[in-house]
Amino acid sequence: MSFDRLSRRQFGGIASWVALAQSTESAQVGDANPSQESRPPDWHSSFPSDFLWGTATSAYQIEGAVKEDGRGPSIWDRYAHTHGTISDHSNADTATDHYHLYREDVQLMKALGAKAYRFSIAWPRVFPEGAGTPKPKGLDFYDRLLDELLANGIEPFATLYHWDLPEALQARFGGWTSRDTSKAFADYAAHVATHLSDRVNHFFTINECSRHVHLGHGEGADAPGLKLSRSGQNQVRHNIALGHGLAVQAIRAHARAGTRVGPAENAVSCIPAVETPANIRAAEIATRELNAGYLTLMLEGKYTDAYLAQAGNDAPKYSAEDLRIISSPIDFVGLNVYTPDHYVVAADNERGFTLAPFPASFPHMKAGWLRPGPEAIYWVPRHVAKLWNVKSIYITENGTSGSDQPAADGTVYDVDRIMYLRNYLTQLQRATAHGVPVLGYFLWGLMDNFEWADGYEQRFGLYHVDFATKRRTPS
Ligand code: GCO
Repeated sequence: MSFDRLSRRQFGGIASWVALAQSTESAQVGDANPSQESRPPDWHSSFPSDFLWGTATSAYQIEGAVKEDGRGPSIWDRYAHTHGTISDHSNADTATDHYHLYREDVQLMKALGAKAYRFSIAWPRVFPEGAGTPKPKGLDFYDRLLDELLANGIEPFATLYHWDLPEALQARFGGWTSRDTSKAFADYAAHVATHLSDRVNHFFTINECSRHVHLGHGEGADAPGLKLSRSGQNQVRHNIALGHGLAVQAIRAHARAGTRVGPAENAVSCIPAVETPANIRAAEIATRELNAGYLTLMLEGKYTDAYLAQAGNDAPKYSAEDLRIISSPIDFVGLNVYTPDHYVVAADNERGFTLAPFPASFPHMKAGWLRPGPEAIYWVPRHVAKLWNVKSIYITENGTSGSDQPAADGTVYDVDRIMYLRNYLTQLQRATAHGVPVLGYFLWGLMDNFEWADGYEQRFGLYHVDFATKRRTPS
């Protein structure tokens, strides 16, 4: 496959990203003193010398080959083929054809200087019916991918579940409305850990529980396209968290000793509107409460009093054993950070905080939901580390879709994406300089891909993809 390296798009976008990352690595760092919280971010600062730079993708969004080697249908196959669900009426049947082009794609990562790659494993390839007998060829693709990554000095980080639930489980059990799916997830995790932990040392259990519940089971805007009641959503939220905990236990029991595991969550981001001590404390309180059904539950092993009071009779049904499983100790927390969900102000009310409304004039990137607020990538990991004494954090996703419009000279300069990344990476460096234990960063995404209900209309890739020819071009 040929790369159109310098025709319509210059290496500019890529080189800028890499140069940006390296400049913050190589420039002389001042004697960053984490205790000097008032210290302004020094643009000459650097990231830790062992900081890990990578890119991220997910199976359904890039692989294609949806019927190859015995893969069963997922809820996203069904949903994307349901009329009216995808903005451009597309689907990911072929996507970027990564399933066949993975060797070339590993070379794209290498060209970036990336040292790590976060991808997801398609449960329906391994267990086409979701449970029962695993497909012998189900892991063959991932075997090949892992060998190619390691041969090119790129460390694999594998997500077990990035929303592509086997459709058979949705049909048979009602998907995550049933604890049987949580148990099936643990069996799948055990199988994958047994066969891949010789080369995968870091597993993420579930990507973005919160979006999967809210959009997939509340708004009906993601697969499986359900609009459940509050109690139904609360029970799905609980069952997914239970699946996380059971998978952690399965990995502990079946993976090679020393294998590390944690979630990859888009924590509700609560940013102090002005960085006063009172607002910072209020943002911490808001972080704990607004993530009560996910990170707070996983890291504390209980629902907050406010969550249960607010849920009332709609609270999930659960046991003390569930809470023990859900809060199985983890080795790190993955955080997908894109945008400030809330600017928080301290308030003399029952909650202790007020969420400031966003004015219509607040800017957004090409994706309407993506309001740029780079300080989010400073405060979200800082809150998580402080609230729950988390010692290892990865930024498992950060990025933006770009204008992707060629200038008069035919070049796509991508200055919106470069602006976004430069500002977020500056704030991330501030976090590491202040002692926040962020060990690495995975840019979303390696290449343009199927952006869920936005189809191919939102392009997040560092590499542009021509979906007709599958040509990858540095953007
Ligand atoms: C998410 C998903 C990714 C998206 C990316 C851009 O965070 O929603 O993990 O699959 O494609 O975030 O929206």
